[in-house]
Amino acid sequence: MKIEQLKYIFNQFNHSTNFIGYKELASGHINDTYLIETSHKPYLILQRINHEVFKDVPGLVLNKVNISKHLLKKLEHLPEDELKRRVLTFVDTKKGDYYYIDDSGNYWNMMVYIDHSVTFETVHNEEVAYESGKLFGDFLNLTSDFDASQLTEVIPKFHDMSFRFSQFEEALKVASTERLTKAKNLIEKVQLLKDEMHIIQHLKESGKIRLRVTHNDTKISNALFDLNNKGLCVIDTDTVMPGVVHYDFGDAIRTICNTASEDEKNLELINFNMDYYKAYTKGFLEEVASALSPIEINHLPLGAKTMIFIMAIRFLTDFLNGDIYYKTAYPDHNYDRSKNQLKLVESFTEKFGEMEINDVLGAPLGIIKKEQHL
Ligand code: GN1
Ligand code: MG
Repeated sequence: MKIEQLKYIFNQFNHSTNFIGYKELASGHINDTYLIETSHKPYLILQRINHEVFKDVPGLVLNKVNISKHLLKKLEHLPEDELKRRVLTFVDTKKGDYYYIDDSGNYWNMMVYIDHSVTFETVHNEEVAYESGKLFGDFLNLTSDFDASQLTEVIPKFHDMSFRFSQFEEALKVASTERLTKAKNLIEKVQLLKDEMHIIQHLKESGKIRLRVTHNDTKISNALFDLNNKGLCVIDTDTVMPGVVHYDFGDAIRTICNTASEDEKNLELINFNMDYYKAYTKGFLEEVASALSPIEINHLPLGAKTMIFIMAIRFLTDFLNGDIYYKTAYPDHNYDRSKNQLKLVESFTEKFGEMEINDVLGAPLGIIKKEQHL
């Protein structure tokens, strides 16, 4: 991206500051994100939303602006300074839209950078695991009265397991012999788990688990913390859509309880951390248990396994397709990511017996629910 182009796009938005410099924030796999250093604080974030992946960018932007508005209302009792650190603020364009389309047809949006904050790619202590549970639980709790049917489904069937399996099966038909041979072992592992990995979806389809507003990309790097490791705000709300609680509970566990990052190639370093699982689950349920039904709660551990698995099958599918979806840094990147996630599924499965919710909390859930109202 040329600096002049970025500066031009920056100036299409409604702010009263000047472009000084920029830094690319490269952790996302889909969009391009830039931190813009400005002459007056706060700094701003400029983001190109990948419209090949997100087909309805105006709908996506409306989703996240509306969710922020809802959160602002729910938290209006907070002092203004704190509110600005707890809820994402989007900046409109000089024309009054929340996105700008450049000459090449790229979509851009802008938000205010929250200063004195950090994100993590992996977790190194229980406090962060607990705080992220609280943050993601709080997000679900605060949005539990938002009518999910008002949201655009920005990627239809995003966490739908049958859809992900059908994409995988299509990829098996078109993959090169070389890639099929390399991935043989991973393909077999994925196929063996097919039935179990559909359980959450069947509960959703039968209406036994309700649809609610979910974030759908609750990896730890999408949680913002202050400099004392206290949770501030959930970021990257691009994928906010109707979903089930297991999506958010599980996708967070996927990164929080992995002793390595999702890109780690050395399988020996990848293990499931039970202490972080307990801390995260406690924080999560303290915030949201009162909005959940027993069947939702009882299936949380399976939800975690399902979400680790769904990333394994998606990375594998992209590898078989020749790396057309995720950004990759080297030829086997998606293969390595899938192998990583499948190792995590294995390590998770070995500990599955210790994950029953009441055991994890060390107290019946009723007590945790009551504590929330004290
Ligand atoms: C993608 O682009 P990013 O990093 O926010 C993906 C998520 C995956 C994640 C894995 C729209 O998110 O579903 O969990 O990579 N987002 C989309 O790191 O596919
Ligand atoms: Mg994302």
